[in-house]
Amino acid sequence: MEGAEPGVVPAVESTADDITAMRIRGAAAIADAAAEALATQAERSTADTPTAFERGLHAAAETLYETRPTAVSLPNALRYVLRGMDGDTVADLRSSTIARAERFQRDLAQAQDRLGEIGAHRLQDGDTVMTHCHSTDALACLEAALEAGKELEAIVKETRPRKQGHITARQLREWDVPVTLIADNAARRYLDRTDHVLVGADSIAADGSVINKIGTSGLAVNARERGVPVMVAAQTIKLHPDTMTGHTVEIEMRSERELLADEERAAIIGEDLEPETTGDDDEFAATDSGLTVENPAFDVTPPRYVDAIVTERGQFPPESIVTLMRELFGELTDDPWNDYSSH
Ligand code: RI2
Repeated sequence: MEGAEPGVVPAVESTADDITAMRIRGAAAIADAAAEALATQAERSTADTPTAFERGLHAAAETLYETRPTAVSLPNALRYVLRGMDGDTVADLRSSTIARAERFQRDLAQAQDRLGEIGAHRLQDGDTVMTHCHSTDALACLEAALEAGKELEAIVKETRPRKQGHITARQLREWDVPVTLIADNAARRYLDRTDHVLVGADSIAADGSVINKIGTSGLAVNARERGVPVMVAAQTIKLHPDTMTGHTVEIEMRSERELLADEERAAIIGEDLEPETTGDDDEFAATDSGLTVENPAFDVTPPRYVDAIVTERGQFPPESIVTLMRELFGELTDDPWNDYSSH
């Protein structure tokens, strides 16, 4: 019997909305939420045939995949969970998918702990660390060093446009770390009293390039000029398998309004605020004002500015990360949700 396609359950749509709006953000948190959402889809699916069940799961994965393009932890998580979906009955498919998602979430948390222990070895008692954005992988290194009894200080870049450095500052203050919060453009001045730059990653390319929050590359270039080592904390789920076959990583462009409020824009172009420019649309209405606002969320730091990539499998010079990538991913980089994609 041909029935209606079992749809994507509302909880998956809501997780996808939260990722798009960055209520859920950070590459590891996005992967964790995506795995959880697939488990929820499996749990709540009303499909009565294995094919319909699988279609629902693939549709859910596609919905999640389309939220944000840069952090590879998202497709890596989706692929991992979907590959674990196994069985000839709906009941078996359901239980195997849920078990696989749970395993993914458990492994993710363990990998971050292990990475933290490895990264902490690079930090000495009394060191000052400069951070950019908010990375749970980077913070895991600091937490492990603190737990080992080392005293640390932090210089925290506020990280425009969304000021995610504030989240880092709050966490470090909870751990009692002395924090100096600085504007992004003050970073070079403060590198003189910095022992390590420590950042996370959204994706790592096969050549060792690090894709992370916009501003990372400028910081890394300045750090190299000042002789300050740059350490990238990134679980292996941040390794981007498609880059082994020549693909590049898409850099997400976000809303202009994260940079410029309607009133600020009106003031720049010397116009009264038009009622139609205050709507919910992501972009300002096209005008011939001559003002263009661009808001890339990430940039690419070439491997020559990175001293070490710290993963749960050890620390690597960026140029050798491809070896680990081949070992972990082989050549398998299919997107299973595309099998059922309508476009
Ligand atoms: P963890 C964030 O991106 C930042 O760029 C951060 O460095 C990276 O994810 C990794 O975060 P966004 O989602 O996985 O805030 O280390 O745009 O938590």
